[in-house]
Amino acid sequence: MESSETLFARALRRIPGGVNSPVRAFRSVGGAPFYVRSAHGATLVTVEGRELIDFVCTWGPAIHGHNHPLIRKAVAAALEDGTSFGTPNRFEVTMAELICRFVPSVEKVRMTNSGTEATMSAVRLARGYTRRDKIIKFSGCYHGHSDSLLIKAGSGALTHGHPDSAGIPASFARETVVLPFNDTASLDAAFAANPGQVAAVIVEPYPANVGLILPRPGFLAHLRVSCTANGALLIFDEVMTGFRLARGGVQEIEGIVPDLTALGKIIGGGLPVGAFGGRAQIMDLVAPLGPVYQAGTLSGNPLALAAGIAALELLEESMPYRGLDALGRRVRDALAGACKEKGLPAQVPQTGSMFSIFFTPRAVHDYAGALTGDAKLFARFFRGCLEAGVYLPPSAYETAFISTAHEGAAIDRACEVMASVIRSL
Ligand code: KE4
Repeated sequence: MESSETLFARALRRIPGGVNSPVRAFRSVGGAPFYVRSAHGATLVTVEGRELIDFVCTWGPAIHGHNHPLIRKAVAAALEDGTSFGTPNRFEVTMAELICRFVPSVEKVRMTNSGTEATMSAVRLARGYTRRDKIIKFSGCYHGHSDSLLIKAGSGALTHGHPDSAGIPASFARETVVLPFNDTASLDAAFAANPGQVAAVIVEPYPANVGLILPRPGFLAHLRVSCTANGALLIFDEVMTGFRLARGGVQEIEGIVPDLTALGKIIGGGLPVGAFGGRAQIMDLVAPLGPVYQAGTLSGNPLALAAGIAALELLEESMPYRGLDALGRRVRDALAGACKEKGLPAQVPQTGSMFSIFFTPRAVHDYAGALTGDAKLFARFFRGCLEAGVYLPPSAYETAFISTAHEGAAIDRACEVMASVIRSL
């Protein structure tokens, strides 16, 4: 099989940056990306045959580990009947019922092909429902790459230094108000400065695209109260946290009921998917019922939904959340302990199966705080771990994911490696 090097050299000639998504390019951590031949459980196998313990989990979907036999079986069975029909199929009904059962605030749901489409459609629906134009988002939150939301965005946009992408008309960007996360005063001021104009507040309830940031007590509740008081909708972007941190996502953990929710990743079991949903009264404005248009050739694709249904049914059966949180705590303790031993200032936020590390003495509560982290030191940490067989997200502005397949040898080995790399920094 061709080496990662020759594959990447060929890719660079025909694909911008050689990758189909910028954060995979390793540009902020140095070196060139490796190519994966196969994946199973907590392991990636490169085209060179190297085995890596994977904490990217294809950016969230692989909560059951890679290539889970039940997901593979479900896709294979669906494949027997074809790949796409362009008509309704039975998987769409099961998936919609599962999502509504898992996430009670969702009374109706529309499938899309990505998280970007999900948040973009939710924003359009909020504007159509309220007949207002402005959207409030928070710096560092990443909601995919639609024009309204690529303003002070996190993830790859921040990683590569373009949190405000080129190509977005100023007239458009003006409709998006960007505030610091965890700052209730700026939220109140933004509503006061735009009376009757804010269609929605969209938020990653636990921002994870700038490293992991947890809300201060009461912040999410304040969002809820303020949106209701100002006639704006509250959109929870749970593309990443949905089904990962609890059956019902962060809204279940925090007891907050958003008006709309964006979903993705896990509900596709590793195949392309997204979804947006909420109260029927709002969702009934979506075409063909109402005037808010939204569509997709492959929305509700039978293979993607067969995979997603298998993933959700496995979650419902195994309810792995306590176990995943225990694994997360082990990683957090190993990292924080090694940093303390070394006298290296660091913050290691962790919730459930999500964690990140900021090399900074300051507690990180927002985008500005995240930027105080030493990204160069993170790059050295990343490379040291990779050399020792542990693959973390290739950016200081991402969050790592743990799967149920990490239990046992993988997590033991990974904690050892990460702690020893910290000690060597
Ligand atoms: P997609 O369009 O990439 O399916 O979803 C966009 C999206 C929306 N909302 C949240 C909270 C997200 O985290 C994402 C995408 N996450 C990034 C990883 N941080 C995807 C990785 C990538 O861009 O390659």
